[in-house]
Amino acid sequence: MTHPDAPTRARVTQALRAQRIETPSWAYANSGTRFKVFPQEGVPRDPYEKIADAAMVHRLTGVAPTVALHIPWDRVDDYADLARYATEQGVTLGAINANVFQDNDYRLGSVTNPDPGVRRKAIDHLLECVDIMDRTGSRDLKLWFSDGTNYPGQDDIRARQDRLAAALREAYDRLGDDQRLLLEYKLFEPAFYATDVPDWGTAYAHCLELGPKAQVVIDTGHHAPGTNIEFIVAFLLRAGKLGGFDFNSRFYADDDLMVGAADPFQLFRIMREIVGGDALRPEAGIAFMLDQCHNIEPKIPAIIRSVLNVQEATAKALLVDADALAAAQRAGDVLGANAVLMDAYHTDVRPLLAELRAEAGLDPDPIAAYARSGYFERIRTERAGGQQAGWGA
Ligand code: PSV
Ligand code: MN
Repeated sequence: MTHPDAPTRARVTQALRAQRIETPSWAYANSGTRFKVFPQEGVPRDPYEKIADAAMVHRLTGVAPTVALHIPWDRVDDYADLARYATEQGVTLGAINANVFQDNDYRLGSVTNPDPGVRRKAIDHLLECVDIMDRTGSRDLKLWFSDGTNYPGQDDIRARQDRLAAALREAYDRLGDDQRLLLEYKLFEPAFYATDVPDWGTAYAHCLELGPKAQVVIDTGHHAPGTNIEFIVAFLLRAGKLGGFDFNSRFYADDDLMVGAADPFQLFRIMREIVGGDALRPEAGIAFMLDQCHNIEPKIPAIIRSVLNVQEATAKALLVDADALAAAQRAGDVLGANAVLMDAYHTDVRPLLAELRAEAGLDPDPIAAYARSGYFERIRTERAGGQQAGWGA
């Protein structure tokens, strides 16, 4: 496919205009590996400065109007004030991510800890996060648990599932009518023997038991190598249990690199399932979030690049000729069906996206626009001194 015809172009651009991608506050902060955090100039020192950076990304891309918070990394005295500031900047506050993985008490787990006192503390944090959602107007409580065990026999696997279910129930029951609980899974790390929410099946089973306000979130970096993520997308969508994504790329484990960097074809296949399931529209309720760390590359341009990568994969997914695909599938035309997908995948959608941005009054090249904007030079000066925010700070 070289040039989409006018009706196709109209359909594709309309869908792209409605697309929304949420950026994570922590991606603007310093991060690193267990070996070293390399601090960067101009990095935010508090949640307000993270929001200012997120707003800059939105001004340049036009499709990133919300920013996710992580508590306690983004703890402030007055969340209503933070939400007000975000609105002034042109963005709103998105998912609230609970953090029950960085306290000394959580050595043996948080909500699945054998000690009821520690479990209480962890659950109270989840409830606190819903209180924060009430003040920020956030819809989604995103839960990831580092809980698990390192050695066979260390704890009772079934009892830990019971404790997990009880904690999720308390959090779920605290949700308002328009709020959701998004449960994230991850195969391993930091637990190396048995993780308590290791896979989508476990997350799905817990969400099913909880009720309609509980859905699964797919972090693209949280699977075993070779896992067919688009199958998970298709399955959960069909079951009405897909709540959203934490997008990022992995080469080895949970690498948290820019989405679309390691495997743009996988991202296309994921977005193809989303488009095929009519789940791209914001009203479909799928949260398209990034969950990334920019350890060596400049952060704001990396986040802009990630947003563009999601847009490009989406545009290609929208270009798939659904009628031709269905006809080939019905006819059992294996190669023909595959060719329909590959045809869309090989289309260079960058000119189309550049035109779309120009039509919306944006610079067609957001990365070049950022470089020209003087924003980095300004934050580098303004944010000299003070304590830069970082993963865990
Ligand atoms: C865990 O690896 C995770 O993907 C969860 O979403 C956490 O909230 C986030 O990373 C922390 O960076
Ligand atoms: Mn994640």
